[in-house]
Amino acid sequence: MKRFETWWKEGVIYQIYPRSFRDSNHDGIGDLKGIIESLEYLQWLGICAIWLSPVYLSPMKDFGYDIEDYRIIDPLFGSNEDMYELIEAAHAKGIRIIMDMVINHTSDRHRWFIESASSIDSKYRNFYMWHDAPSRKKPNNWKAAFGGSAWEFDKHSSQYYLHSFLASQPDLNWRNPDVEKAIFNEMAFWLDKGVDGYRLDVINLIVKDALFRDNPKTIGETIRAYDMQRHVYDRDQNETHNVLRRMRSMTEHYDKRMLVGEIMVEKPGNPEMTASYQGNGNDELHLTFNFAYNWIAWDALRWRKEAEHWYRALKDERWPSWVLSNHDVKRSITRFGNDVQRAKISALFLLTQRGTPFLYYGEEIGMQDKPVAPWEIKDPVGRHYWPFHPGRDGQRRPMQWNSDAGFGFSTVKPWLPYHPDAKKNTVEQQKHEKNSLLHLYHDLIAIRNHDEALRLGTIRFLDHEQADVLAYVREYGQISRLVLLNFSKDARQIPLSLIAQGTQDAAFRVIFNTTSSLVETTDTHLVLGGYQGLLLCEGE
Ligand code: TEU
Ligand code: CA
Repeated sequence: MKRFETWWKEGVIYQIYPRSFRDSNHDGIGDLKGIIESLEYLQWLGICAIWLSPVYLSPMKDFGYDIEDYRIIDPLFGSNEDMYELIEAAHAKGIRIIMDMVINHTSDRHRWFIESASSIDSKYRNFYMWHDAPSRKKPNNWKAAFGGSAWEFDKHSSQYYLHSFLASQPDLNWRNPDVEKAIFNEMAFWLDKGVDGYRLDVINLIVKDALFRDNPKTIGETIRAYDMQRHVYDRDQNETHNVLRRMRSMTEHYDKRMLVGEIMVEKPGNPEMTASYQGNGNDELHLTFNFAYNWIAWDALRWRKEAEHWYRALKDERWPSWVLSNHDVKRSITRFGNDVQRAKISALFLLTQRGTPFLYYGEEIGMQDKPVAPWEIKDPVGRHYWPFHPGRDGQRRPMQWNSDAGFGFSTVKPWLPYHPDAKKNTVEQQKHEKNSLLHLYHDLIAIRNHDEALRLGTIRFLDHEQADVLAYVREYGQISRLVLLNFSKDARQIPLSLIAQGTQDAAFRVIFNTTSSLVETTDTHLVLGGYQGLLLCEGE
């Protein structure tokens, strides 16, 4: 694997949901040894880093997003030794490791919270946000993302504490400088062990309004029915940027580390707000996630609009990242109708935008998403909101490696059921099929890894008459690449004059084709087949 100058800008990053990747010790739950065993596959795929969803000690009320101890690996996933081994083995293969840092809240089993809850006079009391409860009135109207009020009454002290998610996930008090010190120490622990960076969970939520003012209610807005308020005072406070600047300086003491932030925004998204957490491009987060493509419809013009909006919001100094799927949203292939041809178009889009692509495990084989049966729901979101929201188990089903009884994931009953069609769709099968989605990802990542224009070039969308076709150019010095993506199932005529704008020459060469159909041209046009995507460059 080529080692890039700035790996987090140039490489492809692969998210693993550890519970669901590979189970090495036959308990039905994926683990670190399972990931170590899979490194060869990931190296073959060509990715440059793995982001691991949380593997720390946890009561697993939110499957690891509730941390009991930042320095200990949960025995379900293995031991600290296994984690050190994973870091070393990955590094030996040129693969970097990004851990998930959940610092808006801890588990209620974290020793800080246990101390904090023990007495009003505890020296940890102000690590969390406690408020008096005269006649049991809640301190304000804030809602928890996972349902109900964000305030939980504590009988022991007759005070409420704040939780933006489950009551078992109390929010840390980031206005207390001791909290920052303590968390930076925990972060340093893994940086010292060689971890290459962190994905920061709901990082725009950490600081809360100093006066705890009520959030305004939304009237007639079509946001999620269970979240009827605008998060003016419990998100996006200015002080968060100060914390991030100090966090960035702390990580700069290490070599080549990276911070990527999850910025929780309401639909339809807010690219300017998201981009703001990258500061001036050098002083806050290296990357942030823009979730526009986790919600978007299958519509070429919308895809272009969202992309241009994202680039505009970032300006030149902040580096973009791209993501179609993750452990919180329905997998993209399913959102687009479980159609492999569409998955190929979206893959070509993801891997040819300017910025860092993030892949979610199984996306490369087009693993499908299906909510689990109501009685099998494990996710707290599903437990609370079913049937309005089926929860997130559908996108967390076990990885489909091969056609063995447990699909190469496990030899016993898995923690979540396999997708009913798992048999039709495995890594092993797709490795044997030349035209598979897996080969497309493998080949495109390889092309990208060797192509400076795709990794670092500028981007420019081209205007033309075909509403279903996206056309854009990536340019780097003298090199230019043209991408054509047909979102329609029907063929579309593309004027050769448009192609010449992208290839600097009337003559062009096909670097990559998402279909096996040959590229036809007439005297004046190129015929782009239904759902055909092309990557072109100049030349014969
Ligand atoms: O996610 C933020 C979050 O709460 C939403 O993405 C949420 O999953 C969605 O609104 C529910 O439909 C982060 C983590 O990615 C998520 O897995 C955690 O559960 C959450 O924070 C709390 O740590
Ligand atoms: Ca296991």
